[in-house]
Amino acid sequence: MEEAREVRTTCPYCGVGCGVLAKVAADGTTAVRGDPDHPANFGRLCSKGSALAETLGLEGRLLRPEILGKPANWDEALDLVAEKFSRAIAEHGPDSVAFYVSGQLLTEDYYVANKLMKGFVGSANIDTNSRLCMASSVAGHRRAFGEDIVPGIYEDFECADLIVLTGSNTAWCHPVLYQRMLAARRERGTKIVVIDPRRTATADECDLHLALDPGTDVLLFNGLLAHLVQSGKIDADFIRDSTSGFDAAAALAGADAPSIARVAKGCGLSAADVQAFYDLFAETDHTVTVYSQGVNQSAHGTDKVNAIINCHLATGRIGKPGTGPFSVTGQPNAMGGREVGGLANQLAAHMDFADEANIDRVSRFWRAPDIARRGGLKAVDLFQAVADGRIKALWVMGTNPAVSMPDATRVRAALSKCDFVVVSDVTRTDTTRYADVLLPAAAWGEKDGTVTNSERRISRLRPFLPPSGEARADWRIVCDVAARMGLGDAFAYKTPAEIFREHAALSAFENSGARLFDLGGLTGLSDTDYDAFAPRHWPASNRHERETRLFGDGRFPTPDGRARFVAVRQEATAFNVDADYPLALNTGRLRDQWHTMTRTGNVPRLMANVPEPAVDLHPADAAARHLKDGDLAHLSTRFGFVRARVRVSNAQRGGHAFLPMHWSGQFAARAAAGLLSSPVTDPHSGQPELKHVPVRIVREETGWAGVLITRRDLRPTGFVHWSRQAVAGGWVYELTGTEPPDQGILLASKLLAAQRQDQLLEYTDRRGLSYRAAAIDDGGAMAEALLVAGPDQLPTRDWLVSLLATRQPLSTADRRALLSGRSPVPMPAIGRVVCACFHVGVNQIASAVASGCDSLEAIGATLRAGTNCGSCRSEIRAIIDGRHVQAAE
Ligand SMILES: Nc1nc2c(c(=O)[nH]1)N[C@H]1C(S)=C(S)[C@@H](COP(=O)(O)OP(=O)(O)OC[C@H]3O[C@@H](n4cnc5c(=O)[nH]c(N)nc54)[C@H](O)[C@@H]3O)O[C@H]1N2
Ligand SMILES: Nc1nc2c(c(=O)[nH]1)N[C@H]1C(S)=C(S)[C@@H](COP(=O)(O)OP(=O)(O)OC[C@H]3O[C@@H](n4cnc5c(=O)[nH]c(N)nc54)[C@H](O)[C@@H]3O)O[C@H]1N2
Ligand code: SF4
Ligand SMILES: [Mo]
Repeated sequence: MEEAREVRTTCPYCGVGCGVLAKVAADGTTAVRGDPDHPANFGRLCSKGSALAETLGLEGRLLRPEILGKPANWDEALDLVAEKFSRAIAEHGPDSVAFYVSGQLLTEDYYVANKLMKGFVGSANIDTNSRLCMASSVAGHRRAFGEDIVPGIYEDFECADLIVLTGSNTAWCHPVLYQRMLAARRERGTKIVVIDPRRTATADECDLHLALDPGTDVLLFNGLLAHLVQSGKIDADFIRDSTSGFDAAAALAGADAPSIARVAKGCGLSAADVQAFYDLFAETDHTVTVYSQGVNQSAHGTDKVNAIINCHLATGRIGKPGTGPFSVTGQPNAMGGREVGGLANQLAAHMDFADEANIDRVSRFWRAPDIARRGGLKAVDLFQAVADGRIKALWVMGTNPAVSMPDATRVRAALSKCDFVVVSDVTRTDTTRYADVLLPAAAWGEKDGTVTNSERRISRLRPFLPPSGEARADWRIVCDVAARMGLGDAFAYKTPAEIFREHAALSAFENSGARLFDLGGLTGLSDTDYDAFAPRHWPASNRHERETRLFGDGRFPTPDGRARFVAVRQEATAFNVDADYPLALNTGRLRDQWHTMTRTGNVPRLMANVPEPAVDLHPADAAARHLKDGDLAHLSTRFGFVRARVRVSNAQRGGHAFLPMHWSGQFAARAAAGLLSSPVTDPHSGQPELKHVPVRIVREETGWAGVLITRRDLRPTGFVHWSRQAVAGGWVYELTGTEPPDQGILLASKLLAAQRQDQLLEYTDRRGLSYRAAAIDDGGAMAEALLVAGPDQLPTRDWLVSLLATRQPLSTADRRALLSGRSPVPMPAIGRVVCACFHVGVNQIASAVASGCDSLEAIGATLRAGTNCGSCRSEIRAIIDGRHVQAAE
């Protein structure tokens, strides 16, 4: 048989942009591996990337369009979308419609969506989830450099002597980059400083961890600038020749942070740690500062960005190998979206609305006389306008705002009130519930186009599977609607290559070096060149081939060619806790999940590390609330409430809690962080303060607990709390209620599929307080099992869960054992899974440690844990060091 072909593509998750090789076998199964030739990852993949093949199933996929929940054909659906948008525009003007799009669209999708809204609808009401993600970095770059530019490249991590990671949990969120940093550390002794209020996995392997008070980054970096000035560690030549505004920035920094003692007090750090950081920074020429959402997602995120950039400008550490401020992007195409101008305040190709000449230029290029002439609504304001009824028709593409927007309750209300909502997605989500028209988009593996990663490197996503059902590429859906709105000529693209060429041509149009974003050298790509396109950086202009690092010549894309210092001061944090809401809630990511879990949540090995939504609390804060590990907590803020388990963790500072952003209504009753987060935004970037909100956390008194182990994919209703975990062969549902156990049994047993009585084994204890049931299928295998008992009294379930996967007919002993929940033969529980790649649990690691494995290498040699993607190494180290406070179950 012919050997299956390997297709070269790119990971659809984080902004590292790893190359992936996908191979489809004759039986239709796909295998993925890291592309050894891709310059972002050289063959490595993290836990999420390695599990990509497991996300390709059809379960849950949207396979055909729907109108008001009923299947429809494409023509009906597209006609309706075009008609509703056209009518709203005709009756209420262009600003009565909006698109809310995503950094997970490909550049080609993004380009046509932006062109349609800004060029031809004539409104700039297109904003993107990058507003929640990169907007403060964009605004900070534009203030400092005049253009949204990330100057550095990944190689800079390998030639730096100091890497400062601030507001970035790199080990979990950019794992392959983190592995590259650690390799450099081993080889050249690079020092790593981590600045994060939590002791994250990233902080586990660093030389200095500054657990600053959230929101005090400006003060810390102002103090650094003042220290650099005082100790004469500035680059006076660079400041004189290549920058402006130094004196004012230095003066304000000095006034804001007059002494190390003041900084230490203001940031909640020890003076010795602050001094150590400042000395290290001052002494190390090759320094890169990497930042992410702990910086961006703040009411003064843009100032944080500029406080960091100021320190790099003051030392001339920019544009040279091993130096620079480095904003790492979150989504696979966050950068591409910024290139096409997908933010409401940008126009296209790094041109904005501030300059009439830009508007005129883009208008001529697109032949779009009715082009938008001013910026549109940013995400939070956009949903407010939907709520107010100012937006009559909204199209959401590739994002799940009912979960990921702050104050999600208000966003949901807005969606349900809106006259007409279109959602393009690959699966059902909390947002698709509000769709009048639901459009099935082609998913990863089916899609064809380009993305740009954190280091400005453009890579191809290539299809290796046919579209599922009737799914279509996002760019094509947009063009089909445009054609039905009478705009066919401007959207007559037949292939993504055509769109890419036009995007490249626009970037080069009348661009004589004024904009660094220039793909002029790619405008002539043939279809074959596009297919064969090898990953490369931009700029890719006709003038300079293969530029990589930017600003090396000390020239910046500002009118006077100089970079700008921005004078910033530490503003009061907007999230002060009070007696009603006494803790500060931080939200963010887990190692193995991607955002709202629409793909990673279906993969058993990615669900194993953290199977349930849980809030991390410092031991003292937990004790003060009579909460122990595994208890159910009720979390409330001024915006809403959720329920989650408690994880007692001394990685958490006292007074602060951390809730993962991932759990939507598809995976738990009510645990979405967005329901708690505040819609307060940064005045410059419009980015919401997703990292901090005052919260009250109390114990939820529960009366019973249940677990349903089943092949069926359900969304239970009527329970105070439930969450579900994908396991091999099915799902595990954790159920909890405040009712007494007998009522809990009644409630939970309603979930059992209607079975013939002879197929249901049941047992209720004498007092009616605990219940066990198992359904046997016609082949004699267990189809599902339900256990209900008082809180903390459920038996272990590893064996029952394993029966789902095996589907073996049960022996008599098995049947008897089923009702006790225990295996007839002893089966040691592996405990919570730590290593997702090799499915190694905390109990296995703990017992290996107990029998003498005292290093990562020894654990790796014995259990293989930690030897593949490396994401779990810090957790293994914590177990070895006895720092693991979470009880092994
Ligand atoms: N596993 C995984 N990886 C991902 C994603 C995912 O969903 N899952 N999503 C991708 C996306 S879109 C993004 S944007 C990135 C985000 O990547 P990161 O920004 O690294 O991730 P977060 O967990 O959101 O937040 C980073 C850290 O900021 C810290 N922080 C909170 N407040 C402050 C503060 O005031 N100052 C400082 N200095 N730090 C603070 C938090 O404690 C947290 O550890 O990850 C990308 N990679
Ligand atoms: N509280 C809190 N909230 C946050 C954050 C936080 O740290 N804390 N982080 C914010 C950040 S940085 C980000 S980036 C956002 C992310 O938030 P979202 O963008 O809402 O999260 P995703 O789950 O990635 O949503 C992507 C959607 O697109 C669908 N999809 C996947 N591929 C395709 C495709 O090819 N085409 C189409 N049409 N759809 C597709 C997926 O099924 C999914 O429903 O969340 C933000 N919200
Ligand atoms: S590091 Fe990011 S791009 Fe690379 S495999 Fe992991 S999720 Fe994908
Ligand atoms: Mo993001």
